[in-house]
Amino acid sequence: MSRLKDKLHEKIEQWRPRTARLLEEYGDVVVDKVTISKLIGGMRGLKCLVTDISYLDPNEGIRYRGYTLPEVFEKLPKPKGAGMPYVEGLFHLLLTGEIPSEKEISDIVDEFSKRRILPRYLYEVIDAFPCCSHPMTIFSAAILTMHRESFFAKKYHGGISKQDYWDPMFEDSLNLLAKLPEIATYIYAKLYRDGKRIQSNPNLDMGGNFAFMMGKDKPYDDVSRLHFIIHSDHESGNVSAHAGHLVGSSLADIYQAISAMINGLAGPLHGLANQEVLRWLQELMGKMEGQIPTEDELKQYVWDTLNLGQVIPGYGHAVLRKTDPRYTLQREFSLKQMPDDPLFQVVNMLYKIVPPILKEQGKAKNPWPNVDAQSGIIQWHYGVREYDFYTVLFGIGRAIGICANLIWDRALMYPLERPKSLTTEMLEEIAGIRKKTEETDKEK
Ligand code: HAX
Repeated sequence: MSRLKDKLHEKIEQWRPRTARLLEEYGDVVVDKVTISKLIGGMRGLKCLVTDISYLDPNEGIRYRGYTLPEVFEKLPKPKGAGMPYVEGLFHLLLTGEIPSEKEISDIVDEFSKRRILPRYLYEVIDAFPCCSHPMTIFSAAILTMHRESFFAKKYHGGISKQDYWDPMFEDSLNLLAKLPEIATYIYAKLYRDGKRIQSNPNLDMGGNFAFMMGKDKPYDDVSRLHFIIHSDHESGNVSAHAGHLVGSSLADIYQAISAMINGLAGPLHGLANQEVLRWLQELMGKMEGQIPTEDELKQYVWDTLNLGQVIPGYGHAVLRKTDPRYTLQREFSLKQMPDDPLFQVVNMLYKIVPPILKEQGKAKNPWPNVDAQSGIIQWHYGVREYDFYTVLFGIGRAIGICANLIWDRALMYPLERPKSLTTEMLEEIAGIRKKTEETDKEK
């Protein structure tokens, strides 16, 4: 892997003085204001993290290394006959900021292929889980179990310069990313296919091999490439990315950090929303006895959900204020490949119906669909109907971005993350409420 590593090394050496200069000469420059609403409100929108891998504009959506998603799909090379780019090419882009050549991609494909074999004990760990376990729990535990393989942990304990931390993080990242499709498909086989597993094909790229191991024909290879690419990164403040960064900042290794990020992704307000969308749609289709609902019936169902105090899964976002381009890309794919799918038709109707209802309800700051509103129905269409599994697919994609982030975290020698907390009493004092209360008490 010397070609990619050499290129990365060169980029790191070029980048380090920029970070060092900002810190040394401009460390006191004010970036944002911390208000009480930021402290209590989950730090929503607070500018307090750094990443160069991707940037999320509220109106435009995500850019990977400066490229919009349509640009990424247009510029990244594709396997012969495929409609979607190599996932390995995306890893190169996220890591180096450069669109790779075919040769550079084929090096990464070969490297992933060499590193894909799972240690034997991992099968035993996965097999030991009771059958009703959630696949995300097994996925996270399986990743964590591989901590013993960490090259970074070994180097750290053996004594390594801080300047060089990124190198074993890079090796660990490649080892882990190469194995994730194998782990995920083994979990799938265990939970839903009576353990009947399809061995991987070392001659295929990541998306192609994933489809092969899932036992799916074309265009599921393109579905996998599309899915992994659009889910890979969403800057660093979202729960999964932040969890990975936070845990990594303690110099935990890649297995510990990615396992933590997977646990963050497993929450229903975050990655699990794709599973929630399918559960919600299936409940509706159950009520409709399989018939496509009318617009009025759909409106009623949306209002019923809201009136029960529940959220509409797949809608809203903490940062975005427009339709998520990841939703749009999947919609375009569905319009082309599965326009007559009944669930897609319902999802399309929801696109028209939900935003005005959320606006009328007046709570959600963003009434538009996010990535999760579409991803599950594509999987459903291609026969992956065990929707508990959908967040695992998200996790494979997200790991690509988080690994790139963690390698750069170590390259730029970002320190332990440790913000300061205050008590409610202290906030009341800052707000001036507490003093007022004491004066009122005295008056009494
Ligand atoms: N349906 C109903 N109400 C919603 C809503 C939705 N889809 N989205 C937001 N709201 C409500 C919130 O629950 C909140 O209500 P309260 O004041 O009663 O607490 C209010 O509107 C304001 O919320 P907000 O500021 O617009 O949104 P947040 O930044 O707090 O939360 C969420 C963002 C994504 C968590 C939120 O929009 C949501 O719960 N959406 C549904 C779940 C979902 O699709 N999650 C996936 C998001 C994308 C992602 O991370 N994928 O991994």
